[in-house]
Amino acid sequence: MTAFTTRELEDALTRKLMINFGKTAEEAGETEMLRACALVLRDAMALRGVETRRETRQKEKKKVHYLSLEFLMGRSLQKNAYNLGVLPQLKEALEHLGFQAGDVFELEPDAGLGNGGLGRLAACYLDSMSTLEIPATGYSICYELGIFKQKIVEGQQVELPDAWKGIGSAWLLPKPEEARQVRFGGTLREFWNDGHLHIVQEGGTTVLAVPCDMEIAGYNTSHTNKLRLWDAKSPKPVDMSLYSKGEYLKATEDEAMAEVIAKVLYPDDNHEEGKSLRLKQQYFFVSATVQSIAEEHMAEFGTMANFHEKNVLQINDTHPALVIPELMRILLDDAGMGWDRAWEITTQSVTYTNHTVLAEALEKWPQALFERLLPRVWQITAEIARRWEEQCRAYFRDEEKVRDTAVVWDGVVRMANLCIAGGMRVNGVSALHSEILKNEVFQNACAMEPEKFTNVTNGVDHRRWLAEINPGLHGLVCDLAGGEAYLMDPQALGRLDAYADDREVLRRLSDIKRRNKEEFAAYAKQQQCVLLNPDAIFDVQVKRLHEYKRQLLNVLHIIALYQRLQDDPNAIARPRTFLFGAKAAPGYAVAKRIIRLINSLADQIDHDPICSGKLQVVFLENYRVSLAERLMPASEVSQQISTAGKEASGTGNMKFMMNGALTVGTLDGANVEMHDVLGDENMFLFGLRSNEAAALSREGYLPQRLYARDPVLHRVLDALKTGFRDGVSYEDLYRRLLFGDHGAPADEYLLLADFSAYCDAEKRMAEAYADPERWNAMSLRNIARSGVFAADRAVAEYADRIWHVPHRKVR
Ligand code: 26Q
Repeated sequence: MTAFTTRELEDALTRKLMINFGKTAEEAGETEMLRACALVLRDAMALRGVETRRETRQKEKKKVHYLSLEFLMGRSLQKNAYNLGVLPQLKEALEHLGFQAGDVFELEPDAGLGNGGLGRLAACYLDSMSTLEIPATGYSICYELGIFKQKIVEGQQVELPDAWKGIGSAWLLPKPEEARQVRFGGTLREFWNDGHLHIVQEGGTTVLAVPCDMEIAGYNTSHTNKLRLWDAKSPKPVDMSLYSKGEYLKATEDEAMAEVIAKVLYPDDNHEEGKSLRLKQQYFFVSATVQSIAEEHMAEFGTMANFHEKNVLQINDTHPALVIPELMRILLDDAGMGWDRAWEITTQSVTYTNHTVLAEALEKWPQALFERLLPRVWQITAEIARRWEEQCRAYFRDEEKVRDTAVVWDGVVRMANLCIAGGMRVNGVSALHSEILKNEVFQNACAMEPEKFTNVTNGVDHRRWLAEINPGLHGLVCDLAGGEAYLMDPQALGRLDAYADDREVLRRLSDIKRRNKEEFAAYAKQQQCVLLNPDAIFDVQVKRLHEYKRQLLNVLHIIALYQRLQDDPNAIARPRTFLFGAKAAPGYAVAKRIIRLINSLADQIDHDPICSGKLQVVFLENYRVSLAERLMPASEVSQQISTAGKEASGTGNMKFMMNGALTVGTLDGANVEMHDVLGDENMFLFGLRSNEAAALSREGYLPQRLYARDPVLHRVLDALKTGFRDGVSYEDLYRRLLFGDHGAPADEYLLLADFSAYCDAEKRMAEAYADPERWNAMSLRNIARSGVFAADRAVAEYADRIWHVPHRKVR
């Protein structure tokens, strides 16, 4: 199974350096060495990929196609070396050649082709699909710029472009021969021939989609899948004749127009940005993907009649929803099928996962834009909508419900309803979320087709998020849970439970955490010049900044602690360090204000001698996958405090749990299932339940009353208005909480309603921390019971219940 010995790696690296860079190992710099490492591993994975696909073809296996606008891959070198089983050999080879492995790894940019949870989930699932030996391909866009880099300047977020491909492209294999054409705009011409109606799209523009493939090696298997990233190019060569006429810029216009499609990832998370370029991106990657899948299927089977038996198209939220009309288009126009047959095949091929219930994140497109940009796809979508509406009308006999379930209504195309109509399965990403989908968001559609709706609770790649990033803890797990078996059998982590009152084990666990905290402190010092006190509780909230995630609630509590400390400098027994990391969508003004507030508060506390050695707030710049990998092992408290009912699942919560952090959280998303396995004793739950939160919002919530009645809360909110030593007032946030603004209701996310319960949960947490034995036992139980949140389990569920593909067994 091992791909290389140390010696073979040294030779391969040396050759790569000479062939690609014309340098010996002594002459090469770290960047060149990093690229050489990537190329050597890429070669090895490419060979395995060829063999995997040959076998898939030969055995006519069913394939999974995972379509997502986002794959938040992070770094690949360590991961690929790990999965290929050559990480120790690679480190050794690098040392022999005169390099520090850690320094070389650290140079790799994150492939930040995603915003947050949805994108990272897709990346974790790619790993599991390969490891479970499922023939699968991921499809997305080869963005030139990934999620922006965040700088904090005078407390405020500044966005910088993330040109990751300079080095990151070493993992990509461009396949220009497999380029496809994607057509936009133009007009339709219909004509009859041989008794068939033919429809051709004429005029408009054509963009060339060029695949760049990234191999995805499984762990402990030679099975290798790939991630296919489409790059956009102009099909026309640059018009040289224009150059001679002196029209330099015009000559490259077509090229620039086409290439803008793959220029940049939209940085909106849980928010719909209805821009025409976004719709172009979606159709571009969907059309290229469906074309390539259909062509490959035709080449193999010579018919599209069995397409659904051999393929499943999994769509990651509605963003790739155009697969439905696009597959219909190919079946109707290219394969010459009739509507009913084409619809049967399409609805047996597509499966849809929903990742959000926030109204502002549900995708809608203006019909006029849709029609102008995608005339043929619009025609098909309109026909899908018409037939679906007829079916709904016959079933409900209630126009209100017909309107609610409609795919096209009032000149708007609703992508979620399109996915429900055209999909074989619809799933949510946690038990609670799936219930909310069934009983509220998609209530009517679910009444009509209940068998379509199901749940698959999310999971994370436990090899990356435990074994790779936390070697100390990995060692302990191996000693207690039967060696490395848990890497392929995450439920084996459960064996740790038996040691929850073994003092020796608990001491080891606490030593591991302590060392991880020290390492993180050293890293933070080097990166950001902040001094973290490793004696303090590391209390962490890292995730995208969004009001529903309630970073502001965390801030309100810290202000309360700060004010208590002003009254009584001995009020805090245990030093606390609150760590935040969050990117705000560049257009989300309130989110950016909250970032600034965190930084103002951090500065205030930092300059107050009373707080010294007791209280600290740090905003970690540019939160991203590679930073999360350093932070999770060092975290002790995980803040998962969204308004109940709003966070579909969360996946950070699972990564913290696996690394032994204890959760302070609401009963939201997957926290509910964490609570199911942990019980009240092993986490700190607080606040309104989702039904209570919904009822309160519905029935007239008056945050001003809470402000008037609770003196602690009153004083905290007043501090927002006054501001801190930097002189910035946060009266805007104060007003938003008490009075609402821009059409938003006062305190839309119920921070004030949960404030005192939250303070109480934090107090219980601090009390538990004061008893190390109790704390460490809780921590151990969290790790022990995190196995169910492994991506292997989630992917196995998709494979068994949704995709109907066989896989290597996990427990
Ligand atoms: C849509 C249209 C136009 C532009 C952007 C978007 C857009 C982009 C990203 C809408 C939503 C997203 C991302 C959503 C997301 O990350 N959801 C998270 O998914 C995780 C994985 O299932 C869950 O764990 C989180 O709870 C959920 O918030």
